[in-house]
Amino acid sequence: MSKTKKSGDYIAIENQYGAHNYHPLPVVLSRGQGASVWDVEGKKYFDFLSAYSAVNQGHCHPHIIKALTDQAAQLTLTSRAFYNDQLGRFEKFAAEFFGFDKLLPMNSGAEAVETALKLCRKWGYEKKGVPINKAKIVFVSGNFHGRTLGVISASVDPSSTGGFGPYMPGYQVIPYNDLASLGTALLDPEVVGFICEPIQGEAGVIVPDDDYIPGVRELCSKHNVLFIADEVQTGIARTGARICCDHYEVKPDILILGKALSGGVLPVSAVLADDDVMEVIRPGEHGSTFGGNPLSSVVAVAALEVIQREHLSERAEKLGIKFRESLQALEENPMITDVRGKGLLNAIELDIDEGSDLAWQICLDLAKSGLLAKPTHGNIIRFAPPLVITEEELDQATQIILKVFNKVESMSV
Ligand code: IF1
Repeated sequence: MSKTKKSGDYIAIENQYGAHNYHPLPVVLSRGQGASVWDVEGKKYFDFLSAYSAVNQGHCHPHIIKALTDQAAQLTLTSRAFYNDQLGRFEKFAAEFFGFDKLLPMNSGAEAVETALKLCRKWGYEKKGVPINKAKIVFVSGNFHGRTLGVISASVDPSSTGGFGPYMPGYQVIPYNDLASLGTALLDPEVVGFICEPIQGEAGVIVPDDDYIPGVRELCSKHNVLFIADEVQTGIARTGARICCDHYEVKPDILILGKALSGGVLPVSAVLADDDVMEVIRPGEHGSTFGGNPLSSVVAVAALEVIQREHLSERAEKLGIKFRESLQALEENPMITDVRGKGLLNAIELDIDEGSDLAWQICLDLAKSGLLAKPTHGNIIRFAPPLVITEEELDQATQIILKVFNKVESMSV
């Protein structure tokens, strides 16, 4: 009689046949609904990672799943060699939702970042008059924009760049949250773009000063440089607004979206810009096999409808304030240096040595207690539940976090 597989069996199979490009927590998930997931032994967890903010609408949201299953039986992929009856509806819906003239559909976040960088360079040559192959794009330290060669070339994180050289030319990296260094960098007439995350996710939920994003907007406009906002992680209601830039009433020249654009159902990403930028890309100059397919178009519209109909931006704002207030007590704990975030993108920073595995141990303890979270950069634990989490679930989850962190001092010895 076949033995029912346990977590260890699934882990062993992946260990043998899968590339070892991740070090997951030893939890094997098999079901998700709303803010909860279940492992193969039937244990329930609050999901406080949300697949890195891809599942803002909650796991398997019924409106999104229905859109997926109805379309999946109708037409999934045509390639862009032909039109399909769903892409225009997605482009219009999303362009109006985010306030831009046009949308270029892609699949992964990294592809959308690469698309934005190509678009920016081409705009630089055709509209700013930068000499061909001289365009420069300014990035910030601590950036994370994906794993492609064109994107890791701007990273300062050895785990992202090590062993993958040589790197893309034409990039400059300046400190994050530093308007003086940006002002200096933009004096170079060959700079065509500045890209940053309005909150740095992977770097550890780094929230810049309130005047930073407005300052970026002002400096980029002053120097005729495109401001590219990577909102793959911060966008789509996660930080308590439609996009994080909305908190500052700033409109980027190029907006990059991904992850929750599909509610975590399948890969959908997009680049949005107004006509004066988007028109530099002409037929045959950019695209992808799956970009703009009818299935992902239908899913993306449904995912955005959920954001609207369930007021998830307002929800994230309100519940985020409540969450951070309830964790304030932790700041008395000498092991905890900061509790920070915006909306429901939050993090706890620990005062531990870089090499310490305390954050990992805490995440293992959180998992045992029914809550999934993961450290970033060793000493920071990100907390980002689906935005559909109820107040009661948030209270229960907060109690788990407080219980585990109140043991931290003893765990640290
Ligand atoms: C992994 C990190 C988060 C992103 C921003 C573009 C992309 C991402 C701001 C690329 C992707 C993912 C990648 C995933 C884990 C996760 C992550 F830890 F890697 F850095 F969220 F912080 N811009 N982030 O956050 O989008 O191509 O992945 O669709 O690589 O392990 P993608």
